Amino acid sequence: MGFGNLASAWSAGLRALRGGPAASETLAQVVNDSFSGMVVIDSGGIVIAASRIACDLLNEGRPLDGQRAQRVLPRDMHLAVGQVLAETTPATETPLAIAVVHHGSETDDRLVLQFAVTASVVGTSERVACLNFWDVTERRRAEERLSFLATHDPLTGSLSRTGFCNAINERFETERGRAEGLAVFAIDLARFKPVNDALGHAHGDILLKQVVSRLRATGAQFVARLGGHAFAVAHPGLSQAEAAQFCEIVQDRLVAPYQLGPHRAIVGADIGISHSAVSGFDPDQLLSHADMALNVARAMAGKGYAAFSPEMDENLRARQELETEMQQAMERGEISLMFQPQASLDDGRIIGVEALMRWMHPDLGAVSPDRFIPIAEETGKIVELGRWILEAACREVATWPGELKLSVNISPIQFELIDVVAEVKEALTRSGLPAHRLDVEITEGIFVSNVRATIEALQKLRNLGVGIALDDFGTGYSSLGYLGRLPIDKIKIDQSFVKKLPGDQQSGVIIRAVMMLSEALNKIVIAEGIETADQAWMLKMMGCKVGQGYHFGRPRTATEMRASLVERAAPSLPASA
Ligand code: G
Ligand code: G
Ligand code: MN
Repeated sequence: MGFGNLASAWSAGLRALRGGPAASETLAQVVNDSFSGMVVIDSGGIVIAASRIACDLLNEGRPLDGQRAQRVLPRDMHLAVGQVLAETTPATETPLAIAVVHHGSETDDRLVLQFAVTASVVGTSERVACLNFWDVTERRRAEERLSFLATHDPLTGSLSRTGFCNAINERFETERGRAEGLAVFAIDLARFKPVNDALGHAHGDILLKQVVSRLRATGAQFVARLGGHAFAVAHPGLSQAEAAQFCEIVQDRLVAPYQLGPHRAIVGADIGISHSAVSGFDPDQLLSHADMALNVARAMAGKGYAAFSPEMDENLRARQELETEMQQAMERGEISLMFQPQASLDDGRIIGVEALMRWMHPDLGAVSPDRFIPIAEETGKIVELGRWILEAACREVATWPGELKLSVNISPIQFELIDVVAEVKEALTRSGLPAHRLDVEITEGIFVSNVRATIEALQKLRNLGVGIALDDFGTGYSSLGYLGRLPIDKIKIDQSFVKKLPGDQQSGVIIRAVMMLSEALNKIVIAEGIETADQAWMLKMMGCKVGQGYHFGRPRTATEMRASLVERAAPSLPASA
């Protein structure tokens, strides 16, 4: 039954109340039996009738009849009753409102009552107020639980992302609040998964809770768990320099050992900082900037935290733009194939070519592979690009006169994601290029993950007759110790060493050392980035057999390359008439 119906029934009944003892008794019983709380108060503020439920909820079951409303009703109800009685219009009705009755100190000891008051004029002039109410404590509790769940992390009790953003919005609404400034820290626990895996999720949960306690203990104002092992903390009133100091405190506390029941565990913590002075007060923006800084921090060896700077955003935007553009680059035919000659240092003869990718974008112009290969690797696009260049290069070189060798770069990601051996076999079969004319160029990055599988794949390639060249030697980990154990045939000395010849002594020493080592290990050395005759001569004197660089030729298209080979192969032929 709606409140309005009940109220008008009551008003009608009230008129009957004056009608005689029988009617009055009937009505008193109706009121008494009402399943809602109902209290009738006369113009003098005295209760003249009350339902049983009203007595239970407001007076611990004792009768309310004859009591002063002011004494027995919660303040909000009593005020509404007073207001209705003071009005002069014949019938008024207050909007639904909430009154809270506490009968203890705990939040659980409260009653939440929803109520409304209607006025009735009985007989000629007497005005009475009828208070109607319902117990909505349970409903309120459920609503509060839902809202808690929406704004908090159920596991740790810290704020959720929504709660965190709400809290920041609320705190920095006013100009005065803003004057203080705000630093936001995005925190990622490193090596949490092994703890979870080894000790079980229950212990992982304890660790996450302890992380929240530790974060709270730093004095940060808002602490949130954004999901998994990602957390965020907001601290008002810190300058940008102070934010970096605070970051070190947070990090120190988080990396201290955790006691998880009988176990001890240690995790790492990478942190990205954003500050309102740079990013403004929009919580989403602050979090997203802190996240970008976190990515930078993660990639950095060493201190493991970084503060956001606007260039990070620009870099990311440019990267994302390239990423989307790259999706279509192949279909639009923007990726092309170039060949750079490799020459014998003894006589300058061209003995091979390295296949290199080029991306000609209609608006951006030539995009360097140094920029787009890392993105293609991240997105997995390198698989498609790599397959294409391997096929196209083999097919092209197989048609050339002579026995030139072809070198193709294969990214570590290709080894990780696909069966490189099968793809190489297929490219060789389809093109008809003999296996011994193909070299695969790899980088040291290939030996970072899944070393055994990688070495196996390389050995299979060698069994086919394909050569393996280690590219960019000297720029990576370059542990000379492992060189002997790897299935490689050639080492390409990085151009950064060659470039400094002949002036730089140190580069000379390093190149000589690599030459000696390669000789002992029976590997061929290719020097990259030879730009002058002097450099070519020096390298030849050091014992290097093969060179690559602008001195012997820049990367050229297939057509240009083929033309120069035909010219070279038949220099003395008379021109046909
Ligand atoms: O020629 P250039 O500046 O374009 O090459 C830059 C880098 O991109 C070099 O390290 C080269 O090895 C790499 N690169 C060029 N083409 C390919 C390719 O087809 N596959 C892979 N994985 N890397 C390539
Ligand atoms: O990383 P990788 O060595 O595979 O790539 C070779 C890269 O070096 C290509 O981008 C090529 O254009 C570039 N390169 C080749 N020879 C020279 C050179 O003599 N000088 C300079 N500066 N770059 C070169
Ligand atoms: Mn290369």
